Amino acid sequence: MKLRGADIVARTLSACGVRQVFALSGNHVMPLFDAALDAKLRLIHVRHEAAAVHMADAWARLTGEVGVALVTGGPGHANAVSALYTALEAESPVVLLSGHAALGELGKGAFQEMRQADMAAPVTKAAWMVQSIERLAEDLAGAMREARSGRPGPVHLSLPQDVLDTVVEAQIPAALEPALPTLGPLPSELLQAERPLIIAGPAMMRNRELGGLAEASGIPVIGMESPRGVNDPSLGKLAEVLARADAVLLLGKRLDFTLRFGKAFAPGCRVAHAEAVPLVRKRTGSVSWRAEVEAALAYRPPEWKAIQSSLHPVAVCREVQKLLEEPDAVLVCDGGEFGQWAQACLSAPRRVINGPAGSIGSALAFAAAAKLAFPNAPVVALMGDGTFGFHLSEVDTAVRYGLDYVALIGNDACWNAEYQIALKAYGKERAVGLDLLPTRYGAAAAALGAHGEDVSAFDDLSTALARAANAGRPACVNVLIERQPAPRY
Ligand SMILES: Cc1ncc(C[n+]2csc(CCOP(=O)(O)OP(=O)(O)O)c2C)c(N)n1
Ligand SMILES: [Mg+2]
Repeated sequence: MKLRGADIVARTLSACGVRQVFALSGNHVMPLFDAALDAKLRLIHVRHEAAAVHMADAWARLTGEVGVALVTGGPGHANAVSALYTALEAESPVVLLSGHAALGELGKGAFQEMRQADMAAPVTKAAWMVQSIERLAEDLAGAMREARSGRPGPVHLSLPQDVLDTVVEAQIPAALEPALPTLGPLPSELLQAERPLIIAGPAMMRNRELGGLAEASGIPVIGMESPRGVNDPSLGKLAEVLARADAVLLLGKRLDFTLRFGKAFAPGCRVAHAEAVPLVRKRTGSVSWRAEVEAALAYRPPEWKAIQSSLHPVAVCREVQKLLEEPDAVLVCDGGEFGQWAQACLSAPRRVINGPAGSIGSALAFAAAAKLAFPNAPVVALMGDGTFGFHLSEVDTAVRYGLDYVALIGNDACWNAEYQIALKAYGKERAVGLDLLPTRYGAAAAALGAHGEDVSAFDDLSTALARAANAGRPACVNVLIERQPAPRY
């Protein structure tokens, strides 16, 4: 069959089960926009390349499929690269396809010529440029496979424009199965320990086999994906639990800053590593340890109950929880201080947070992808006011594609997370330059075609949220919250 390079790409993606691509147009990739039509690939055309990668990332985390982003060469690629770091740290299987200057023009100062693979290399599992039309299909199928193999993560492929335009005799390869780590036995020191723990890393937390592990082994399983590590606000008194453990299995999890490089554990604690959910025997030791761990993780300060009828984050989140009481609801939380309150106070059957990268700004893109993955599910995304500004224009993308999420902006007119650091380290007099304005982001979102609400009194909050949830289009509820440091237990 005679095919153009761009058609080989689009059809190979289709053969790999890809239904949609998160894209931003540009000269180099217009053949792919054309080819997507025949391959029945839906293009979600965003407003900034980083948002395309963030959407691919959330799609991958929520569906288990590879999320594919498509951007143009040079500056388009450069814009996309920053978001790869979030996907890398979250161990999310993403493939970034970037257009690239033509092979025939390399080294001559071609339009937007750039060493793109070198630029993506530090934030991907693998990054390379396709060297010839003959290698195109195989390289792409290989990139799709690599993203899901072993510890998943992002892969980048640069696609030279002349390769996309060349017509050759070609076969579309079948999808390749990812290489998965092999199962091992549960380390015996865990079965014999008094207070054993299994700690799962980000990708492992999404592994279906992890579900029954605590029950089957009798050992508490804790997922860690927060950039705040042992201070993960959704894990209560995690630090105390870690300090009491006498044997730990790190399952697809590094002994990194999130575990204070091992100092989160008591000195005598034995630490083992594994990359796959182990085959288990049931532990016979005391059952009270599991109950103790569960209670510690669920701990929230009892005095929070008294926080009522105010725009304190606790009271705001209590109202938001009402939107999440559905069996398929998706909760999206960004970073910053308000993001920590949201993670501490809210729960839903599915949750996507920024992850160990600790990068802010992805929440609107995550919410859009969640809505594409689960069109009938309520999707609620919470973020601070500084964070909302990063990808405010993605509200327009949500409007164009009819993605009716609810975005809640906890607006304290401040880059509060950094303000709190400055306050502690340098004192009130020197904690300056971190203020923002109490901007009416609801009105800004409304100008972009969304439903917008600006709330400055607690009594208006629940009706504003109800209107937002029933708006039938994307909704942004901007709430002028109290400026509070993140919760500490
Ligand atoms: C991409 C990126 N830039 C900067 C930071 C540093 N940072 C972390 S939280 C934060 C403040 C966020 O402000 P806002 O979204 O208003 O949330 P708040 O802390 O005020 O609740 C900043 C600047 C980061 N983590 N990621
Ligand atoms: Mg703020």
